[in-house]
Amino acid sequence: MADRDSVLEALRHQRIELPSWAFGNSGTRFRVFPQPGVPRDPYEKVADVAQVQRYTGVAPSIALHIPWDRVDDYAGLSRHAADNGISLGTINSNTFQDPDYMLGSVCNPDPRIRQKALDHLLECIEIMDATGSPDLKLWFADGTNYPGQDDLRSRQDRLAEVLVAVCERLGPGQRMLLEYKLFEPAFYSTDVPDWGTAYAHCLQLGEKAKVVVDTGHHAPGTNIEFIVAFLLRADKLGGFDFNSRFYADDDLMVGSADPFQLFRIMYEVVSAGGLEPEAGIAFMLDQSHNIEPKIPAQIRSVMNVQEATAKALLVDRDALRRAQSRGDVLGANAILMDAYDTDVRPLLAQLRTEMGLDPDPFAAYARSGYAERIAAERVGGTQAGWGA
Ligand code: LRH
Ligand code: MN
Repeated sequence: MADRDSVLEALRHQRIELPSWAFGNSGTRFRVFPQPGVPRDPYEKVADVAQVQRYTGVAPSIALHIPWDRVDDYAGLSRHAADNGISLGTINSNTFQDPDYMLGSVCNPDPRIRQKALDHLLECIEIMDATGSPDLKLWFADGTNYPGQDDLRSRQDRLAEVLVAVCERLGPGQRMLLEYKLFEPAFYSTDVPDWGTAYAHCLQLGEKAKVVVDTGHHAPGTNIEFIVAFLLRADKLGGFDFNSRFYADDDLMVGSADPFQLFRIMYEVVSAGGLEPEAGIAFMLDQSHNIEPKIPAQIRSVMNVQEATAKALLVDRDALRRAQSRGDVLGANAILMDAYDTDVRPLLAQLRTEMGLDPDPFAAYARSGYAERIAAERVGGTQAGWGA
């Protein structure tokens, strides 16, 4: 088994970025159920992320989504974040809500609309310059609903043209993270549907372009850890959008639907040195808390990633290598399962105590009274949401 101190050291330096939109109201086409205390602006979203950081110690940054988090003074928002002990992280573009994007944004047949989409992406890079964010995350809803609706190859040409322009605009230390998704909102073809398409575009674009693996964006039965291992080997894994699902892009709490899958993914990350800061992997949550209280759900999600990571770090990799090389199928599987079946909650409680935190972040937050306070204070104004 790996030694306890090195496991604790790795866990102490883990960093998980939280999505601003997880703190706003969210739902499905059937209903968005508003919740008391939901933030009304990015400043209040920052304050809520700071709560998760306060109790977990490993979530010191917030991913922003433009225009949902557009403000007049990004330097001011950065200062507010710093005052709350967190930083402004990944900038997410949004070319999926404007009425002009009904038939697509960067892949739209109309060059005027493609230019409009590119202008938005360039605005997002301006915002990165203002916030000091290193990463621009691009997810395109672009696709078609019926065969023949548009030319699949031409749409790839249009996409490639815009991505080249984005990469050319990126400054030193800035990256473009391309996210793929099998389907939804398009139901026949999606222009970036899978890891292969994203990887191929990023290969052509060069070192500034990497792939994001959103764990909810695959066909059922997909071996996601294989994709992770492949992209790590090719040095093309830029980050994760962690969540979990039972059926489609359910955006549920990471690890809640399939904790074993999350463990297998984190095992590939750990094995490739992907937890090291210099690996440059952005570990982000991308979730929607449609019926559950949002801050506790984010705390639970961070704890789920920590548990999967701790188990992955505990794998006796030397013994596993030996079993694998002698073709000991059951022996090798048993070594991996031994780590997975280890209860790491006492280890994580020790970690938090050593970090000066309450060993149970979830209970500590519940005792804090913050939920009651924001429900009482955040009255009036417009609660944040997806604005769809
Ligand atoms: C698309 C997606 C993407 C975000 C959005 C909030 O499904 O995963 O990462 O822009 O959710
Ligand atoms: Mn995502």
